[in-house]
Amino acid sequence: MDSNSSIATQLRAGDYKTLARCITIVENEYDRYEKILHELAINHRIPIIGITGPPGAGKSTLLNGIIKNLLDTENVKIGVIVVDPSSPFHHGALLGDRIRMSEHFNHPNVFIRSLATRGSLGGLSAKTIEISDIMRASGFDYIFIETVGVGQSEVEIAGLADCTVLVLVPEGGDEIQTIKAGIMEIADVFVVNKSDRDNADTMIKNLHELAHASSSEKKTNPIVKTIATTNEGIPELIAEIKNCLQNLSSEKENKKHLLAHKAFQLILHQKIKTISQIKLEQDLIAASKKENFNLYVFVERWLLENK
Ligand SMILES: Nc1nc2c(ncn2[C@@H]2O[C@H](COP(=O)(O)OP(=O)(O)O)[C@@H](O)[C@H]2O)c(=O)[nH]1
Ligand SMILES: [Mg+2]
Repeated sequence: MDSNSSIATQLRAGDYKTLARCITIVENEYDRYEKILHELAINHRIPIIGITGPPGAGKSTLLNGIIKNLLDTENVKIGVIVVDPSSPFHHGALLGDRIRMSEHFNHPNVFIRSLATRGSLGGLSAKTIEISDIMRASGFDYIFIETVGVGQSEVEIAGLADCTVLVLVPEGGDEIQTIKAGIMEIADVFVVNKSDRDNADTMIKNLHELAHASSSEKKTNPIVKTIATTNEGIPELIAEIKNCLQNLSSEKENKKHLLAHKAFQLILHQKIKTISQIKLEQDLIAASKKENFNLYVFVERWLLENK
């Protein structure tokens, strides 16, 4: 990477080394990371597909099957972002997702990157948006983002992705009852993975019922039955993802909404960035020692003094 001016060109040419370095710079907000973002030649037509669901549901195994199938049937370039705070992947250990997708690690048409960003408020979302845009400036045909579905992250990924796939397992039947409302809204495609296990059909039946109950329109989202370990249902899942992406291109309103959501996340991140948690804590400790300490007064004053 010689100079910033050639970064966009190098990315577009599919230079993975530049891509990896750009991601590292942006992820850690190293010097001039904003310049990289400003100069990106982003292709907004490259679809982002979110794969979310509880840990262990089989997201990485499914993604591995999807990648394999796409590589076998089409001449495509695929970018993958894995956001999993529970994954040992980030510490360089050859475990979990890495093993599941390892057969593709050295494939010239596949770039896999894990994201360690967690902890800072709004960090996950803003960084994932930025890094997926770096990928959209790098000549991929598809970008997949795997995230562990732990409440908020499912909703965040839905705001970022053009198509959100929610992976569930037969045993999760009771879970669904409690989180049904949110889940029904964010998922474009449902997957019941581990269908080699008991209760898969019961799970599908329950999902159908919930989908009908919560949908005001006639059309309900597709439910795909898969066994990721044997690649069963993968072609059907890919077909549904493509179908979802096709429908999306006609839904301009939805796109506008996604863009607004992205802008909001980025603004939020910029605003929060100026807050020093260390200073806040020090000031708070000092202020709270006073007799008439009031947290609300403190916050208002602190914000004024630390603009
Ligand atoms: N029986 C069965 N096991 C599966 C299936 N899909 C994945 N697994 C296993 O479930 C475990 C977790 O899979 P993984 O892809 O890492 O899940 P993730 O945490 O959602 O990414 C692994 O041991 C997989 O081999 C399936 O369809 N059937
Ligand atoms: Mg995984």
